[in-house]
Amino acid sequence: MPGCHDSSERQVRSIFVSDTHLGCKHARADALLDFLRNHRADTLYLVGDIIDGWALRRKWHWRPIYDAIIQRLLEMRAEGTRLRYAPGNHDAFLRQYLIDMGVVDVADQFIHTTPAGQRFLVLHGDRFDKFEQYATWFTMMTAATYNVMLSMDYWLHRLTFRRTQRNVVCGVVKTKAKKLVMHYSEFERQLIDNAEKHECHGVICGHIHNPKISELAGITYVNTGDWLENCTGLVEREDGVLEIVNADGSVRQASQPWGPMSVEGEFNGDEPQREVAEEDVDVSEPAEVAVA
Ligand SMILES: [Mn+2]
Repeated sequence: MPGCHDSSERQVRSIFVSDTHLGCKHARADALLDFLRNHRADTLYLVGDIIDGWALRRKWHWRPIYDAIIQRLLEMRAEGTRLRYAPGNHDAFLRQYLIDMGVVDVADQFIHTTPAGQRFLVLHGDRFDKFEQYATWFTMMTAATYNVMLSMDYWLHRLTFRRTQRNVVCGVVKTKAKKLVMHYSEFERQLIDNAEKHECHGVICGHIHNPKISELAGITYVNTGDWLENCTGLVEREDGVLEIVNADGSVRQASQPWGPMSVEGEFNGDEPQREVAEEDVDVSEPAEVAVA
């Protein structure tokens, strides 16, 4: 009910969700809606691929529950949540429409500042996926294969009377496909480098559907996951700790509590949040392409 606060709702500082792929037949919209209804936040970041224009172009597949999700977002906004949208590759087509609508702040990337003053670059991440950049046909093909894998998982789950995990096939393929793993690590490294260039302490992204909090060379890498396979979102607690949360509210992984800034004067925590213009983004020349 709009305006009614359920005591089970969890108040957090920020929520980050990406890769919900509404419009794709495998979108776990029910789980996403539960997640959004169970949280209240000062800021909600929509970190790209929220609506799947590629899937909708193939076949229009708009379910009533998608309207309920949009309704929930508007309700959160009415309750004071700031909505920030960084489009991804599947919803780039919405960009101008979203700007015209004026309901959400739209930018390629945002700077999010934690209570302790750490700066996080928030972006979808597709610009650092070499195949996305240089061989769209390949990613289209991968998307089709991925859809088949998701279908196999769906039927396996049904045929075993829901005794198996939802994403067995996807999980096996992803851990066995060495080149895919190399592709992941290359993606993570590119995002970490980019965060460093923007003098950020970390990066929060999506795109590769692999929820994770890790650290490399003092830079924190966070991937929010997705709502096709993993059904995870990222929440920032009031104390600034970041948690990857499952649809049922359980915590899958949490960051360390942030200490005070290690180098004095390195960062002014009072600096206002600012958006980074597209020109600031330096997508460095690809080295070796990891996926064949
Ligand atoms: Mn993407």
